[in-house]
Amino acid sequence: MATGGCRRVVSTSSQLGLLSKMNTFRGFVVIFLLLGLSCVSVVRGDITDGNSEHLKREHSLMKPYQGVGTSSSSQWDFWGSTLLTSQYIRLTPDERSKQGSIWNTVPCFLKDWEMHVQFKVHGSGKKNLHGDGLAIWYTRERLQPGPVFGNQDHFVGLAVFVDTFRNDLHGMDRSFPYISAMISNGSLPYDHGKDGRPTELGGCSAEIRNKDHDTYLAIRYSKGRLTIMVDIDDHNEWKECIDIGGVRLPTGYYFGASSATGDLSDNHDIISMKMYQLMVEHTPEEDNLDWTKIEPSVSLLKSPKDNIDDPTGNFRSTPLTGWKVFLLLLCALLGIVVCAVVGAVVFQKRQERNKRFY
Ligand SMILES: [Ca+2]
Repeated sequence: MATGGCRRVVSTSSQLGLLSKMNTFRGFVVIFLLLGLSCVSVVRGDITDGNSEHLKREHSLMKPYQGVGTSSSSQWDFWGSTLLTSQYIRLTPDERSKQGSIWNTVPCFLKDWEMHVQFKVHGSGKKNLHGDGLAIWYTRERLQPGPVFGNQDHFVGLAVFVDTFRNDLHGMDRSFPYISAMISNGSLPYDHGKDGRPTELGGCSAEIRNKDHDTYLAIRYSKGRLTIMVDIDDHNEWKECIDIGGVRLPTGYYFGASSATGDLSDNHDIISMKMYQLMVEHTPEEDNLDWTKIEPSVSLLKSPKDNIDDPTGNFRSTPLTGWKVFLLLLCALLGIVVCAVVGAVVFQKRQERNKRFY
């Protein structure tokens, strides 16, 4: 993703430094190979970053947010406690019981995309005394206030939650803030009391609050794969948070961001939302599909609801059952027997050969 391209180029040039110790001809060959590789890396990196032609302005929100919410041609609407300045969009102030959201007015018809969100969550509340977080949306409906981080429950589409407050005191195996993703066709409720765990597709803990440096989140959807990355340590590099396949999302939905405070509060600021089109080829069959008719879904081995019983949150890996353990042990035993037999045969042959020589 964005900064990955730069890192790849840096590592290539440090490899070039080693070449002075090699002979000239081999050096040239290796230089050509490395240059070729670095070109490929740069091109791959440019797909999403630093290449303005892939930035989709109609789905992006950038400083100084000219015309946002005020003109009739505005591509973004805002609601509730949302406050616009020239430097940030504050979804909620650091005050109790506030809700705010901002929504793209233009439906997105890109099949493969990557959304980069720069955000800032900060406030005077001490550790664990702040809330509730924010959510990034790609949904069928827009501007529908409700109880899920300021947006409606039973939504249709994708939600990425940056949950800063632990509601579920039984879920002590994970630390907060916690980032998670949920996909719903409208049938699933979001369980606030359990911090959305029954319906989450995956997630990671992320110390995003009260940082002096910029904090970013990237959501990539391409070829049925949903990847969520964070850049929150000021190292200018993405770290993977969620990566799952078998995801189906339609085109024609809306991007948005929302936030809510309750008894505890924080400032929840969006600095920018930048949408990049990913240049991905599809088969003619895929292209002929009506992508607006796709129902949001995830094909899982187990339903997300089973996730609640698994304290690791990793519902895709099933524990080893009795017969699997037995099979593994049997394989190990067979392996040992085969090794012993082969070893014995080799040893015997050597003995015979030694006898012939001496
Ligand atoms: Ca929560």
